[in-house]
Amino acid sequence: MVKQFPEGFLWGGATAANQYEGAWDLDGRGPATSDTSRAVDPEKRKTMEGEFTTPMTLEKVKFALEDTEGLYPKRWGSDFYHRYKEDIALMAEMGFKTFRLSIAWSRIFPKGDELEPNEAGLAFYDKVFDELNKYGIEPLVTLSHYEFPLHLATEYGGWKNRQVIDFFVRYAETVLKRYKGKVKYWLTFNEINILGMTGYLSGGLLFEDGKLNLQEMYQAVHHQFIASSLATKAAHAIDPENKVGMMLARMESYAATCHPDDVMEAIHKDHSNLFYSDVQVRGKYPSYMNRFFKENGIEVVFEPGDEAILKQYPVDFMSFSYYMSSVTRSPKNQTEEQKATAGNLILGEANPYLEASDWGWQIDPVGLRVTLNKLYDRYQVPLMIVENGLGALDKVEEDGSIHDSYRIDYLEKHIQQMYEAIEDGVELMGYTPWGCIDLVSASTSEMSKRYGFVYVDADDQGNGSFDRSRKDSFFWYKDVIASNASNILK
Ligand code: BGP
Repeated sequence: MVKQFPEGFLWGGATAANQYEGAWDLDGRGPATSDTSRAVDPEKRKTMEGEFTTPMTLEKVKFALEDTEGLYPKRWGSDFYHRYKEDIALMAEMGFKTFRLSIAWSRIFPKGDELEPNEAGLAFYDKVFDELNKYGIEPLVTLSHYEFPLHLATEYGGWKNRQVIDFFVRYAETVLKRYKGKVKYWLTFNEINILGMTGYLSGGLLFEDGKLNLQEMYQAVHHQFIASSLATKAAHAIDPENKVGMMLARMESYAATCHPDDVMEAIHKDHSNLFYSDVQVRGKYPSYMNRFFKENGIEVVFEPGDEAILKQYPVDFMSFSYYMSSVTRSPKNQTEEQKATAGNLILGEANPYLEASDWGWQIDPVGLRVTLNKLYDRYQVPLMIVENGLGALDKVEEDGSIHDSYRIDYLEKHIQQMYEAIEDGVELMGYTPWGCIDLVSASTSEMSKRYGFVYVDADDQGNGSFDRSRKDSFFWYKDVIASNASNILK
């Protein structure tokens, strides 16, 4: 029997407007939260000490907008705005079946609260979707990915203000109607659980005392839940063919030992992650949150009708990002020597069985199988891995080639575990590794943290030709797609 992925499996790659598109001030696009992301000093790469995880203040926003010396790489990204044809041709050459991208809300509604959309913004995505269609590549569109109209942050307080639900629904309905027949797969909020860590980028939340306010944060998340459900409702009403997914930054965390306190701590950790998918897939708040809210003095305000909205319009499928796993130990059992290690938005203890990337993220392919099984057991809805990959420093050889065997190794091992999970019975729709064409890092705003199959000639300062070239992984991925992975399954 030939081992291979199921027929129709959606192989592809993923990007997001805020890190990839550039052209931050062209054709009527309004300022967005991501435009104020300053590049992190490489010395602080592994400590996550950047603006990504630091609560933002209005003063810092104003400073960034007037600053003429700092580096704000998300403003130029990888210039997909001008190079979309070339990039999509490269994706087609690899055999992509799908391409995940996000629409920049601030391109469609530059301030966020207008009644009429910006036609130039809408026209741009028409061109992109038509180009994808030319090659038979199915777009997978995220409505909100770490980018939020700045005006809604400074004038309305971001998602803590319930009015933002109406603005978002107007934006969602506008693009759902405009791209009807061109786009079928939608994700509402990228890594919706990250609002609890960053707040500002995806939610426009400002905390003037520099401290995260949990009450405001959870109220903002509640508003996003309602907005997501209403967008799902609209998507189904506008085109019954539409499929809407939620998107979680999946954080698989193992108990450090079989000490019952460590095991319980790992359950708490899982709850803090799965709360978001529990609401969006199952359509109601899970009971374990009552205790958390009570103990932290949080009262989420539900308007009449909110419960019914969540119940009536859950998502059709679940998507998630997976880069690494982490280890949890009860505070009672922690010793001084247990060093913290960096990670995808979280800090935790090092796992002695795993190796870490240059950025300290612990590489764990089997963890992906573990997580796929866990999520499918819990939700019984189709799953999609919409981000995975290795952020690494690439070296361009004199002849222009790039030998990224470390990336191939990482991806191959993860794909093999995906196959095992499918054999375990998991319904997996597709796989879109992150940053298929090099782009700016979300957390550190560096260009040198590369994920792509395609190299972009730009450095952290934004110097370079921005020309594209194929890495070794480009040819490798092309063969994987062409053979439905049978070439790497033993
Ligand atoms: C996820 C985000 C992406 C992305 C990725 C890699 O959290 O959804 O936008 O960039 O992580 O992270 P980074 O770019 O910080 O390496």
